[in-house]
Amino acid sequence: MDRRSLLRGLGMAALAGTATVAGFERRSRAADADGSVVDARGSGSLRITKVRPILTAPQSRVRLVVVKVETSEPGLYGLGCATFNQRPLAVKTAVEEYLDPFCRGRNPDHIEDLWQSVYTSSYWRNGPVLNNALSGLDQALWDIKGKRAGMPVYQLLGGKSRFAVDCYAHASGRENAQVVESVQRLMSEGYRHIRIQLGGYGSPHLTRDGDFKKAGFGLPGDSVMEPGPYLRAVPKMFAAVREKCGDAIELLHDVHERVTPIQAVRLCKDLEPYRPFFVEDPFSPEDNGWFKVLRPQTSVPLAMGELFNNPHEWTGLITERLIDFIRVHLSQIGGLTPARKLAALAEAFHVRSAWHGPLDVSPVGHAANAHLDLAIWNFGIQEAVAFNDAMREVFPGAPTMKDGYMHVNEAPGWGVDLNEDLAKKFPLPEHPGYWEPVRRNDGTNVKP
Ligand code: GCO
Ligand code: MG
Repeated sequence: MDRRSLLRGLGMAALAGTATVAGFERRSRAADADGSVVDARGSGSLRITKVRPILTAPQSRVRLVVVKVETSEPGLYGLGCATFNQRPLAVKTAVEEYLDPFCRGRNPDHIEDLWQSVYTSSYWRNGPVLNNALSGLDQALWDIKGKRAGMPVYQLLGGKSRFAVDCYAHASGRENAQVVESVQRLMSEGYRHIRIQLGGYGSPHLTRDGDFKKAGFGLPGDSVMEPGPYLRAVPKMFAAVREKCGDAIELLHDVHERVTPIQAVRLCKDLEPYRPFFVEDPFSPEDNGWFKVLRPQTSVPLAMGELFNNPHEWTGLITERLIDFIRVHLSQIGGLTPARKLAALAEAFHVRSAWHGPLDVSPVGHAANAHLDLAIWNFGIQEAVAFNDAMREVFPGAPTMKDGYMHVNEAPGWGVDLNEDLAKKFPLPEHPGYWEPVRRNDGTNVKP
């Protein structure tokens, strides 16, 4: 049956139907002819020609890994964040030895299919390193898709749900007075949400002198953390900031899984009077089961998940309404493709997003966070990052901050490029990136 008789058979007005179909065909052919966009029936001739990692450290010795996907169309490439600061060379190997040969010759248009194909190609899956590499590929494919469509990625996700991305900044200090000062400075810069910490995670009392060292246990670089001083100090810090900075400012805190689960339960209850916006990572991912103990005891909003890799880690927490903010690190779960599905799952249970946005995410990764933040309805808050000049030069188009809001630009794709010549001027530090242990006074290892 030819198309005309098919349309007649469907009872459609032949003229209007033909005009619509013909109009579609005209657009398709025009696009075919320019050699970049292909028709709705599927694949054109565009192919992936190379997938390669670019490693650079323009800021604070943080080891960034960005994946560049090159295509058969001259000048058309995409960038994706694959950063894993503690194991950058393992990600580099995964990209060079496995992703590149696997992806060459495949069609970059088929993002979902490529994601699933790479994901299952290792049989064992859902771990860091391979997920980071997969994220680099995935985000690069979305970048390419945006460039082919002539649109920023947030448009491909449905367009804006908000004009910009509301962010929280980090305040910290050794003493409460310094934390207060730091909060006041950030408030004057326009931030409405501020995370407060007494120095490093688990401080005060994160020192280099522990009983174990005197006894010759461990190494000189190991640090010492006892939970008691931390647990007593944090509520006092909240009290001091509330007293000096008022009720309107939203305060956040990252426990960073440094105490035992029952101590974290106590801490959340102690913080309740100060109305935190959220308390983050009260437990390790290994202790996910403790959310069922914590939830009935406090109305403090809970944020969890920057360490998650496997959907099993978040699905139950969301569907059983045990957390309020999902905080995954996009490149640890495999990129934008799984993150937008996760966002949709979370929306059904009124869990909001708070994607992980520390310095060890490249500007491409921060752009991916922000594009998703702009598009989804259940956006919660975004962790802000302050790029130095070197980072902005290596990554032209990186997101910008104004009055506590993050903005992306309107260029197609992520809107972020990578100056490779400049990136080479910031090689990775010699130290491979692993963390030295944090220990209790007796030498017991503390997570993380
Ligand atoms: C955060 C974090 C980070 C992580 C870091 C690990 O909430 O921003 O917990 O600071 O510790 O990204 O490499
Ligand atoms: Mg954290």
